[in-house]
Amino acid sequence: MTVRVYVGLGANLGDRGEALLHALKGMAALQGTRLLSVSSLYSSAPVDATGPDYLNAVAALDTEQAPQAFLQALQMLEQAAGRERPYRNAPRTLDLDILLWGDERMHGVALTVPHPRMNERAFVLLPLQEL
Ligand code: A4P
Ligand code: MG
Repeated sequence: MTVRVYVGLGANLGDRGEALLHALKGMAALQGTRLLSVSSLYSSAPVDATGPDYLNAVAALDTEQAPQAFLQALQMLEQAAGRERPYRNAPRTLDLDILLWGDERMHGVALTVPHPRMNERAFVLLPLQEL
C-alpha cells in the first residue's frame, strides 16, 4: 500500500542548501519511495530556539514503507549529515520531520503525526501550502 507523506526539512548549521538537497536525494532513493514535489526554500530566524537562521522546505513523497521504517531512514539521513543533539531545539545540520502520514493520526512515543507543532509554524505551513 502506498501512502502520501509530507516531510519537513530544516537546517541552520553548515551548508544548509547542500544538506537539504542531499536529504532530498537520499529520500528519493529510499526503497519503495518516490519523491513527488518540493517546495521553495524558506529562510527564517529560529523559532523557540537560538542560533543562525534556518533554511526550511517541505517535500511530498509516496512510500510503501511502514511509518517506523521510514522514520528510521530519515534519522539515518540526519546522522549522515552530522546531526548532533546536545540539547532541545539545538542548532542542527539537518532535521527531517514527518509532518503528515496520509490522513492518519499516530500518538506513539517515537512518532506523532500530524507533527504536533506544525500548525504554529510558518516555516512549515508556508512551504506545505505550496504543495
Ligand atoms: N518524533 C515524534 N514524532 C515525530 C515526527 N512526526 N517526525 C520523535 C519526526 N520525529 C518525530 O526528534 C526527537 C524525537 O521525536 C525523535 O526521536 C522521534 O522519534 P529530534 O529531531 O531529535 O528533535 P527535535 O528536532 O528537537 O524535535 P523536533 O520535533 O524536530 O523539533 P521542532 O519542534 O520541529 O523544532 N525555527 C525555524 N525557523 N526553522 C526550524 O526548522 N526547528 C525547530 C525544531 C525549532 N525552531 C525552528 C526550526
Ligand atoms: Mg526533528
